[in-house]
Amino acid sequence: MAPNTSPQPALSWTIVGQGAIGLLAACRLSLAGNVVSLWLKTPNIINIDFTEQQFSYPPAIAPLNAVLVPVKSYAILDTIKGLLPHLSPDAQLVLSHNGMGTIALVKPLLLPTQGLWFLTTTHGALKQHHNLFHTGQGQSVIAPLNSAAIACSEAVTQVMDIALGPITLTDNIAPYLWQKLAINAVINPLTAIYDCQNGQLSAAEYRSQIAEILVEVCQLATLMGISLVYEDTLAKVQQVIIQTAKNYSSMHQDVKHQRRTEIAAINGFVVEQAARYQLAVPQNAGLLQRVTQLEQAYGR
Ligand code: KPL
Repeated sequence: MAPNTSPQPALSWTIVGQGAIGLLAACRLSLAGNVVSLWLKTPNIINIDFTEQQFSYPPAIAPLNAVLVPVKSYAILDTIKGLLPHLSPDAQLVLSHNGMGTIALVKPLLLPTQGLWFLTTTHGALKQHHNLFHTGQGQSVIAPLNSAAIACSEAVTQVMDIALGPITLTDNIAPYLWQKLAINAVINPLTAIYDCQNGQLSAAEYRSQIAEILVEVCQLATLMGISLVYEDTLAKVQQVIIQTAKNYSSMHQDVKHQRRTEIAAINGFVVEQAARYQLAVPQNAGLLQRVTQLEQAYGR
């Protein structure tokens, strides 16, 4: 998809939360000379060390005209509802999270003049106290989801390329979301259950389980009209495992810190949709059950 090259508005970027991927985007934007602010539940100055430099982020001041929303899938709706009164009428909003199911919920909440985007990324980042590490060199795909976003495509894509690039602009995000779903359906629950870094999943002992999880996801995609070729998907999963070998997945980190995980929007989504098509997905169901048990054990 070619970006729209008509005159573009000046965007002043705000990032929601202080998660690892959002802070990675903030630091990379700062390194390139962009001014970034953070939107937090409790407005606060956030200091972060990245690549042996210190970055300081002030709380954002409304109205917000360009917002990256890298929050967990289960928090998207509440976050957007909280943001709405603080958005400018021509704001651009970029959602980015693992799992499925939020776009249809957010779209009707925006004004026709407010742009909605989805960005899916395979970058790995890890936050430890005030330190941020870029633990997996990845890439991102971004798509405008309404006409107000298309009108602003050059300005948004350029900045997101700096933040979480290299970036590919597409007008059809669905195949990319399914590919990322497949990646997360394997890496996230397995690293959480086996308490390991992503790279450990390249060991032979995980090979057959990974294959079975992916067969189920690819069968479901086909039933839902999405072309997800098993061999290509397996190759992509293996590539991400290697590229993010030193990373602890977001689900591993969630379980370790006894937080709610995104299992419902990842393997839970697979199980839920498969039931609609009477497709048996025992591997995904098993992972959903196991991670849910882990969450229950610490009271989530
Ligand atoms: O998306 C991720 C996550 O941890 O949530 C990957 C790409 C698997 C990197 O760890």
